Amino acid sequence: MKKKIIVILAIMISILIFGAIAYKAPYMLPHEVLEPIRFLRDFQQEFTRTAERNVGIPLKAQTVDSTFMIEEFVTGLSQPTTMTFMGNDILILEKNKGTIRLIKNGQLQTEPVLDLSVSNTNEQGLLGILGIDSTVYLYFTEAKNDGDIALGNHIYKYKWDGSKLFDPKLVTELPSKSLWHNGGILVADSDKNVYAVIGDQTSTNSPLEKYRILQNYQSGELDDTGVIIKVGLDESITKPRDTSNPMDHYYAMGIRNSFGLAIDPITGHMWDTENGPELYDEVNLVLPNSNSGWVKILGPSQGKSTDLTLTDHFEYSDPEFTWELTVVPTALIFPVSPQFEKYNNSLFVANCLGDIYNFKLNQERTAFVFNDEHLSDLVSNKIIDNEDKTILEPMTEIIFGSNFGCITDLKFGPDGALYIVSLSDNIIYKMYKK
Ligand SMILES: [Ca+2]
Ligand SMILES: [Ca+2]
Ligand SMILES: [Ca+2]
Repeated sequence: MKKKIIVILAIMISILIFGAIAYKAPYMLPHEVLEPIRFLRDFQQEFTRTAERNVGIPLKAQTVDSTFMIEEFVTGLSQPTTMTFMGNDILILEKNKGTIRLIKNGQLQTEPVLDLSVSNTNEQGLLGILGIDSTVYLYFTEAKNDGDIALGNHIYKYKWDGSKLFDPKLVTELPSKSLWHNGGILVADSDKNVYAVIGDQTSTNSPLEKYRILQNYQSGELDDTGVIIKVGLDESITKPRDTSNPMDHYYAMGIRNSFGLAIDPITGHMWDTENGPELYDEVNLVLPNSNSGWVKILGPSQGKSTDLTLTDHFEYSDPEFTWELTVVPTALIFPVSPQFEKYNNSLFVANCLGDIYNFKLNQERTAFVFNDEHLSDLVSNKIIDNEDKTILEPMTEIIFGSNFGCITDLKFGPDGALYIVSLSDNIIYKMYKK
């Protein structure tokens, strides 16, 4: 009897230990074990989504503007993250497989144009792509084999000839110390300067987590985390943190985590979205050498006296908009296409809950303007509803689209249509004028 109890206890403890490793440090487990776990997780997620659809929860992608059509432009992708137009063709990334797929004449080609090896747990994987002329930048959590421990968040420059990516050159080696906050978005200004964002490379909001100087702690090294980096500023330097002046390579600091960068084609200003912990998500105008304040300031500073670092070089500024509860903002884009003429003075911001917001810009395009008094304080505050639930102030004024799943990219095509990448739906939606 005693023996039996010991055996049962031993089994239970092993399951607990195994579960803890699988959750906290999956790279410690062999491939053969991880693959079925991942399959089960993805299957369960897909099942839940299908079940939600079947019970009639309105999940069909939609927009409040009835002059637009929405179609499922490309389906059958595997966790797509970001895309780039190469002429009329599209290159799109699959996060966990590390594959780059080509869409030609609206058709997803069967064979990937490139298959990279990536760490792919949580926010790691094949994350960012940016095409400039015949050059393609790729940002990914590099590994020896798919699912292995990360070697780093690396940015490579490839050449593109219309059917293959070749001649890779390693441009930037960012660290990968965490399964979370790996950033990955790439953007270029009109002078073809390239920027990438990386999060703070921590995993939780635990006070035990060790933050460093770029997270506004007074100690720690400049370790290329929580920054927008100037990619290839000096192509002989792949690791700014190993040089005597890493700050020269940082466009901005104090960023917790981000899935969105955009350059305003009219003003040339950079904007980003930033993700707070369970509260204080932000949209920011990001001027050169700015400090977003993490971990000392979340959302607007409200005049709080703080103790920020590197103040000789970086200047703090408040977000242009804040959600007091998280909505997981991701991609953002300036709709300057003629089809979207009505929105030419707006900024579209997507999130991972399926929404696209339409933020109207002021005349200088440096801030937002609102009619709704709830939003004109630049914060969607949390309020208590009739059922005693904590919710956000109504955002009717800024909702443009909904039910797109977890949106990870927004791009305008040469045809003027808006392309919406949904990581959770495995779809690229296309929105265009009727
Ligand atoms: Ca792969
Ligand atoms: Ca901030
Ligand atoms: Ca408010």
